[in-house]
Amino acid sequence: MPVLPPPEPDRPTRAQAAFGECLRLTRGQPRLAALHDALAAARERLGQPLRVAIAGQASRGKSTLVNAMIDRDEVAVGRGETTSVVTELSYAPAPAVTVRYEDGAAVRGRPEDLHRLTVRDRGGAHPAPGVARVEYGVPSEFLKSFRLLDTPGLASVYEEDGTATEDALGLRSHRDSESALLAADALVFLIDSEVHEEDFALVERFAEKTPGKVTPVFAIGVYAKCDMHWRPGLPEADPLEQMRQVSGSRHAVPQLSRYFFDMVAVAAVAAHGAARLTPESVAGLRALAKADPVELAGRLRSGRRFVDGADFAPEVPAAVRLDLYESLQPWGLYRACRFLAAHPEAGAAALRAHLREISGVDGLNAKLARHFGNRAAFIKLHSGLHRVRRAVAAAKSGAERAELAILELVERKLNELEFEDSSLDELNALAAFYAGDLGFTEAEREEILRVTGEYGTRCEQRLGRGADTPLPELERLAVERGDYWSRQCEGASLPGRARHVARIIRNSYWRILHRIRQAQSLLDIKE
Ligand SMILES: Nc1nc2c(ncn2[C@@H]2O[C@H](COP(=O)(O)OP(=O)(O)OP(=O)(O)O)[C@@H](O)[C@H]2O)c(=O)[nH]1
Ligand SMILES: [Mg+2]
Repeated sequence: MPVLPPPEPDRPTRAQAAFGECLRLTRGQPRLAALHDALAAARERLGQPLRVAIAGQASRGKSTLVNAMIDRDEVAVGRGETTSVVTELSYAPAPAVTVRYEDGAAVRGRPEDLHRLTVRDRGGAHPAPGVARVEYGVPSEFLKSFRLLDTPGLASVYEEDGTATEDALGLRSHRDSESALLAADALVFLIDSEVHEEDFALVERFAEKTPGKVTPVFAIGVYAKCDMHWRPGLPEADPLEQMRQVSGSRHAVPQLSRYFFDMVAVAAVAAHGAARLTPESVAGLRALAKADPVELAGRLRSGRRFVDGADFAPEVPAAVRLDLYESLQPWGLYRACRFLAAHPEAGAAALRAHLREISGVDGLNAKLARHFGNRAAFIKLHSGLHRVRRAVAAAKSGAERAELAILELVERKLNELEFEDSSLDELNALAAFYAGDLGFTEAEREEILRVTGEYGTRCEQRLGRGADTPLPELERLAVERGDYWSRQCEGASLPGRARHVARIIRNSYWRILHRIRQAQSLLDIKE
């Protein structure tokens, strides 16, 4: 076996220390103020939940999805273009609003004003001129792991909204730490489930503007509004399943698999509608659940037929029907009734849980936790370094001799951090792996994902074993797989780029082995 590298200090501590050192170097330097702010932001973000931006064309259902993910009814949704100000949702024990202005000012707002602050009025007037973004604290469990950015539609008809979104996603150069703080670490991109050409074009344009960002490492795609494929004539067919079959094979839509780790089928309206159910609307659903399902489906062909039909379940008031129809949409309403018919004893909580599950939103949240959550520390460090490097490049242009010397020291520190941090190598290997067909077998592809942390970053998870696996077995496995990838990177059968990936994978196994041996010696259980 090779000579193993020395143990790695704890990653966040090391990165924090490196950024801290750079902050000390740049302190009190007026021409390096922007870099100083970028460093402060990067260091602060290491300790915060990963920031995930929800992006896509206007009216794709972004805000509905945000509400569904946090299992609450918070951000505004609407038929026309609705969200006009980037809204950043984070965890807070009680709702709280902070308005951040472009000039850097921050003002506390009232939670009940959230919609007024973020939505244009009927005349199209911007709700809050000069506002850079609104921060909204919400008591949602999901937000303990992720921050969510609800964004205005890209390519919006209101030019500045599209620009605000692009800013939030890090597309424009960052003028100050505010916008650096705002930039997202990862992306959920909504595409109309009818797969509009328009959406493809947008993804491509967006990817071009953000080299390395819209890649399967950092981005997951969503086929939104899948319930719209529901056909009342075939009421039991699952419209999400239909989309899953399309997206099940990564090669079914090759344009998308270049950009997204996965395409997840979702009908967020059913989960958001579930979060909005009132005792009165649940009572209405119970009454409707007694109707003949074929007739119910037939009525749901049109909103008017369903709401006005006094001859059908007359005990449910028209206002309740209208509310149910709008908040759950026909498929969600039909499924809710079918669930209550099959489980008449079920309470509102069970109904909500059922709707969340079938809407695909629980699955999406789980996928985010797995794909991004497991690698959150690396991703935050990666995006922090990226932004700091951009700030260094910008600072160079106006710098004089003394400042150039400081910038050189900062760059050296960043290089050291990058060089020492193997996780960044793993992210780069993943990026190369996704970028092209490198000739790996299906089993190797799966192994690359696993060892780089797709299923968890603990040693046994990276080796594909359970938590109770004895250390000697883990050691044997790490040696075996390390040898295998060693041969792969030395052999001539793979193209150069694939050998590079193989080398990083081999190093990953070596590090795992190192940790296992450290654990063994600490426990002193080796014979
Ligand atoms: N049938 C169905 N309708 C949905 C779904 N998600 C959203 N909608 C509807 O689509 C419209 C737009 O939803 P929003 O969530 O406001 O869309 P958005 O992408 O945030 O729109 P902007 O803020 O204007 O960019 C609303 O009328 C929603 O009720 C869905 O899963 N199914
Ligand atoms: Mg919106």
